[in-house]
Amino acid sequence: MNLATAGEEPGQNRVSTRGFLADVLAGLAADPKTLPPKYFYDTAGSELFDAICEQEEYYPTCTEISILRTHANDMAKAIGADAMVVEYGAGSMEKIRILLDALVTPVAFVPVDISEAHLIASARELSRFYPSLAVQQVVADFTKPVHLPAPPRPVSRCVALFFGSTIGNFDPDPTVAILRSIGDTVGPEGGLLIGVDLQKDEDRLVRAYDDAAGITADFNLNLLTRINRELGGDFVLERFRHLVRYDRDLGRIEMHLESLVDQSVGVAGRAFNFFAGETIHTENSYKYTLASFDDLATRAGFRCDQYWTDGEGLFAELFYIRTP
Ligand code: AVI
Repeated sequence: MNLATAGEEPGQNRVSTRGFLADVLAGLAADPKTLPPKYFYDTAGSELFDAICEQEEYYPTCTEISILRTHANDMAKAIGADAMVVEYGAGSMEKIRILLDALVTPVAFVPVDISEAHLIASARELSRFYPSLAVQQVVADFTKPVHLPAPPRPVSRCVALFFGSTIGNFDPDPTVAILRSIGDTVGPEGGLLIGVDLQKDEDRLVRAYDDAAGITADFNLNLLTRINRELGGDFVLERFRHLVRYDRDLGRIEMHLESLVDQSVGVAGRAFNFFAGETIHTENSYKYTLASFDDLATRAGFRCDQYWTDGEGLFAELFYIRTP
């Protein structure tokens, strides 16, 4: 077992309270108000996200898992033997196990995630099942360049895994920038296996982000709890509600926190006024067609090698190769 945490130096690959504060103050001062979704994932938020993935309405997780189960051997063949696999936004590392079981002599597994405690716990758990695999986790914000650890032996190629349609949480231009940066990390002829949520009927989409049990609502509101705890905010959660809408033109689900009353909220000594009905825009989740996603990946320097989808065409797993 090799459990090393890279990126520990201050300012390198870590979420700093200063950065969180700056982003929150800027977002609440903006018109319309906004907060970056990367801050959802503190320990409680990561646990809530895992619970979302178990909700019946949230089809992306079970659909992607069934695509991985059905096609793991073909994916492993596309990746090849002796690869270093780097999982962006690794979370609880359930999906990687399907692929690890099919991969031929992987050199190392590098899970990259912003939520440190969750990452370390999940990496440790994974290592129990794969005792001879080098698991080299990196606590990082993958929207910035990620410093990869040195592999324990030579690698045939580096392949990035980006499951769960996490890429859908970024606008198109940042998406191209992130894909390009992944391309720089894996290098020419490196690979990218990426899960993408596909466009579908609005009702199904909205239900996936507004589950009956209210887990996604708790996940969204937890952002305010985190601001209260870490930045000395005084949000009263009962004065906000979770709001979901689908923007058909932009092909994206939007999550907001809507103020139920006129109110003023303090964060780190600054006051922010809300009128009743005003929202904080907390997340976008883009839904693509195969062609519209391929357009972005091509702009980022990748060519599609193969892809796999489910019978209903809800979700796709695409394998790209970085062009020289
Ligand atoms: C992480 N990401 C892909 C999720 C999504 O579907 O956009 C985040 C999420 N937000 C609400 N539910 C799930």
